[in-house]
Parts: sequence; structure tokens; C-alpha cells
Amino acid sequence: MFVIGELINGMYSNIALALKDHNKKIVQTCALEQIASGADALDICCGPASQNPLIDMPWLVETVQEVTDKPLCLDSSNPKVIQEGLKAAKNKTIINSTTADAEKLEILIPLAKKYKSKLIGITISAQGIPQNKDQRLELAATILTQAGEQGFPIKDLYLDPIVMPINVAQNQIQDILAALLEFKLISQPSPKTIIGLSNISQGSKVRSLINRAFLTMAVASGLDSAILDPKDKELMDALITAELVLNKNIYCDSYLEAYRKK
Ligand code: THG
Repeated sequence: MFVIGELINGMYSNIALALKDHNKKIVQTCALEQIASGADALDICCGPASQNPLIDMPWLVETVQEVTDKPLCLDSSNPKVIQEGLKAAKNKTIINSTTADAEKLEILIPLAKKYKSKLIGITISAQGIPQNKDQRLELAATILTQAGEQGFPIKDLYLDPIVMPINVAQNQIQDILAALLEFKLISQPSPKTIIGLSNISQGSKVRSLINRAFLTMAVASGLDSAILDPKDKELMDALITAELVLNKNIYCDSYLEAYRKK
């Protein structure tokens, strides 16, 4: 599982504060803690609090790059913000994200090719977030077709079925798990799959346990990558154990210690 740490996000009050006076230390500590906890890459998102994401995104990228060479997942719905992040990036990058809309695909696929970046395609369109598995598959197919036509390597494409909070869309969670399995079948070679895990528990009271239960199910549905809180130790232990149960890692009594440090 390719783990992308979610904590450098202006949605969190410490990062919002760091963005206000460009406090490097807060961001760099957050980066290093996530990596020490097992993150393979870091999501970078200015969030709604940022007054000037065109400045803040490259500042975050440069600040994080001073302390790590892990890949950076540039998270914005504005392609211009993503482009500023790409320009500043020396580390490998993942564009997060394009929707299935033509105007986004026409900008972001060429950008991903130009910067040799991976690309996340979320199954959202101008019509909004899909309500069931078939709508998710249709949007995934649109993204895959466009990527294929533009010569983007499908192995570098991550499809995201968009996880909905369980307290508002409980009936969709099984569809999301089924979509993860079926995305893999749409094309050969298969695209990769990704989710924003913590979405599922937004607004719920028992957050960590819901995240943990859902992650193990998503792993069983072939999930390749997740944006999550790597500092949640029980979550990371559940992830390692799920991969063990699925025979992706070899068992030994000390498997948690053995695989924690990969
Ligand atoms: N798919 C893709 N990218 C994404 C998401 C996705 N990026 C953003 C998001 N979803 C994943 N990242 C987070 C980060 C934080 C939270 C949820 C998802 C979160 N934050 C607390 C909250 O809102 O309650 C903030 C709490 C606090 O302020 O401390 O839950 O799905 N491709």
C-alpha cells in the first residue's frame, strides 16, 4: 500500500496557522512525523483558509522539500495552483486531482505528462458526486479513455471513487468498495486505485475505528494507495495486518515491527 500522509492540509488549524506567517517549522515537523510513522508520500493542500494558494502551494512544496525527498501529492481543485506546485517541485509528484470534466482533463493530463507526474482522477463531474457504482464506473471510464488518447501511462493513473461520509451516505459505501474492484477491470494494463480514507468518518463521533474498519475492507478490494493519517498507529497496524491476512507479507511473530519500518 502506498501511504500518502494527509496532515499537511490547511483544513487543520496548525497548518492554517503556519500558512498565515509562513512558519516553516510547523510544516516540516508535520512532514517528518508522518514519514517516521510510515508515510510513503505527503499530500500538500492549502485548504480553504489560504488567502493566496498560488503563493502558498509553492511555499509548502519548497518547505517540505527542505526536509524530505518523498513524493508530494499536490492537492487542489484549481489547476493553476497545481501548476505552481509542479514548478516548485524537485521531488516526484502526484497531481491531486482531475475530475472527469473535459476542461480539467485537457489541462491536467498534458501537465502530468510535461512534469512526469502521476495523476489522480476523481469520479466527479460537473453533475456532481455520483450516487452509485455505475455512475462512478462511467466517470472512471471517461478519465481512462482521455488518458489513453493523450498517451498518458495508465500505470501512473490513480482512480478515486470518492469516499462519502458514512453519516450522510451509508448506502454508498458498498458501492465504493465494488467500484475499487471494477476500476481494475476497465482497462489492461489496469489503472491504480486510491481513496481519501478520512472522508468516511467526517462528522462521525467514532472516527478512528470507522477509518480502520473501512481501510481493511478497501485493502481486500485491491486498494493500491490511500490518503490517511499515518500518525494513527492503530490504523497503520490494521493496514499492515490486513496486508498480512491477504498474504501480501510473510508472517512472523514480530510482523508489526518488521513491516512498520519496511
Ligand atoms: N480524494 C482525493 N484527495 C483528497 C480527498 C479524497 N484530499 C482531501 C481529502 N479527501 C483527504 N484528506 C483529508 C484530510 C483531513 C480530513 C479528511 C480528509 C479530516 N479533517 C478533519 C475534519 O474535517 O474533521 C479536520 C479536523 C481538525 O480540524 O483538526 O477529516 O477523498 N483524491
